[in-house]
Amino acid sequence: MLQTVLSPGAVGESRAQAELFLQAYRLMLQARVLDDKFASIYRAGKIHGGVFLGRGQEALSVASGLALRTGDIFAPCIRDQAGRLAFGEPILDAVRTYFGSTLGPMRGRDGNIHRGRPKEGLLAMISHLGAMISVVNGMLLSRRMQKREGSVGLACIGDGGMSTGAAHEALNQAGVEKLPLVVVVADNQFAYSTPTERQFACETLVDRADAYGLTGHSADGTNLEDCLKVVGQAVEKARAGKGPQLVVAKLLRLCGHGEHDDANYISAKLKNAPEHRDCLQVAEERILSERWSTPDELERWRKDAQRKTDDAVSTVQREPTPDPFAEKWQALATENLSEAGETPEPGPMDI
Ligand SMILES: Cc1ncc(C[n+]2csc(CCOP(=O)(O)OP(=O)(O)O)c2C)c(N)n1
Repeated sequence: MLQTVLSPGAVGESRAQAELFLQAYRLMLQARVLDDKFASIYRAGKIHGGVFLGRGQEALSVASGLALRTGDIFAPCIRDQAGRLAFGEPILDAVRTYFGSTLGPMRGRDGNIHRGRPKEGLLAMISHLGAMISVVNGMLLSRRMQKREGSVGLACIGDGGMSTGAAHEALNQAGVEKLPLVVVVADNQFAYSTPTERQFACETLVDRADAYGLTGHSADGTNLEDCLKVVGQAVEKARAGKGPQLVVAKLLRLCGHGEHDDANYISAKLKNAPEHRDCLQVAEERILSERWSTPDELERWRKDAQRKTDDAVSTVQREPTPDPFAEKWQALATENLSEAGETPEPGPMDI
């Protein structure tokens, strides 16, 4: 439970909103601290492969994870550590995957952010570039055929991912089938290093919603309150049978595409523009100005996030990694990772 110091004036609905805000802030903070840790471990040469961070995108991401409930489907992308935590992914899953621990959800066979818990509705990402929307569509269609309706599927994507054929096909299908799908676009103004004016000719990606038969929503990705409100409303609409929803949030990625990328194509002028503030800092300022908490408490939360991160890393550093000579390799598409049913012990590949 959150230990919060809400101002005496915060009652009823406004109190619930303040508590949601604080819960979201703590998850964003945990994600940022964890991301910073991954960056420093990567720089020390102890993570093999890429490290992909969500700095600057935590408000939108956390709003996506928090808007969903048990039984829903969540397809995060590479910048969604905050959303993953909000949806219930343990910190250990992230650390174990980056370190290749056999105790991790992917049993040490994936290096970074393609992890998931499909039985719990948290999909393992295939690709950052549009592939996940049709996977969510397929799951929603299958639930419809099985008369298991009532759940929502939410897929995260970037502005660059929205230019792929896979994304176009999936958005079209969602519109035609009127699926309870929410697509959340983090328009961070660069597709890797390609600026948005080289990605799309419409003014904003929300303009596409009508063409596909989706309902469009815009959000300020630097403003946690706005993200919680807009994504929350989109999820409610999808759940209420109002068809697929497209949320587009403008923000700036405060890091490279991955830690191997120094993002020198993002100018200092752009980074320092008022509308590109750090969403975590903006949320913190809001908490203090509303007196929903105190600087001392925020500091305690930061230390708590740091302690949880350090504990997870020191635990995982003692765990085994796969032995390629002893491993019984299996393709991912097996009953072990299917949505329902018991998890059998891993066996030899069945070919
Ligand atoms: C088929 C394919 N082409 C290229 C890449 C490399 N790649 C990965 S993400 C990406 C750009 C994604 O842009 P966007 O969706 O805007 O996300 P961002 O990284 O900017 O947050 C590229 C070019 C890839 N993974 N797969």
